[in-house]
Amino acid sequence: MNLNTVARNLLIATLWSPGFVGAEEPKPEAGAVNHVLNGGFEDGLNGWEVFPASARAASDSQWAHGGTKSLKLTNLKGVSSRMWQTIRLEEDGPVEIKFSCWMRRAGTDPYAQVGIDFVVHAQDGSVKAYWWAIPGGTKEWACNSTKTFTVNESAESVEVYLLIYCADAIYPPGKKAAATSETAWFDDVVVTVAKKRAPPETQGK
Ligand SMILES: [Ca+2]
Repeated sequence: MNLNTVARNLLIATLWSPGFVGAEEPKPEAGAVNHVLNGGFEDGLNGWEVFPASARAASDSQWAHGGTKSLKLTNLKGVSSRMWQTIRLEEDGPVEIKFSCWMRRAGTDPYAQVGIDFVVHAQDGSVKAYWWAIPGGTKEWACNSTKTFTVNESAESVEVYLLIYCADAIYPPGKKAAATSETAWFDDVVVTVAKKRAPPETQGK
C-alpha cells in the first residue's frame, strides 16, 4: 500500500465519523471461519509482517482484548509503521466479507493516526478499501463493530494493515510529523467470508 492509498483511505475515514465508543461487540456468526491467521496474536507475531525495520512490534501480555496476548506496535518518532497480512480467498462471488478488530492506543500526538485498513481485491481488478482509526489518547479497547463488503466477482485477496500513520500530509499547516512515538495495541482481527444470500423471491400477486 502506498501513501496515496493511505491518504485516500484517511479521507474516507475523515468523512466517516465512527460512533465506536460503547459500540457493541460483533457477534461471530455460527460456523463463520476467521480467515486471519493469528488474528488474536495468541501465537506471538506469527503470520504478520512489519514495516519499516524501525517499527517495534511485540507480543504483549499486559493488554489483551481476547485471550492473553495482543500486538503492541510502537513507531519511531514521526515514522509511519505497519503490520500486515495478505489473505488469499477462494470463494466464488458474490460474497459478503465482514471485518472487525479491536484497538487501543497511548501517545501524545493528536494528529497521528492509529487504525486498521482492510483492502479487498476482486477478480475483476477492482479494489475496495475501508479505513478505521481511533482518536489520540484512546486508552480503552475500541471496536469498529462489523463492516461488510459485498464483492460480486470472486474475491482474490484481502490485505489487512494495522497502522500508525503520521506522514506530514495529515498534519495542519506549520506542524510536522510528531517528535514523539505512538504506541498501539491490536487484537481480535477478524475477516469472515460468506456466500451472499439471494434476496427472497417475490410472492405471487
Ligand atoms: Ca488476543
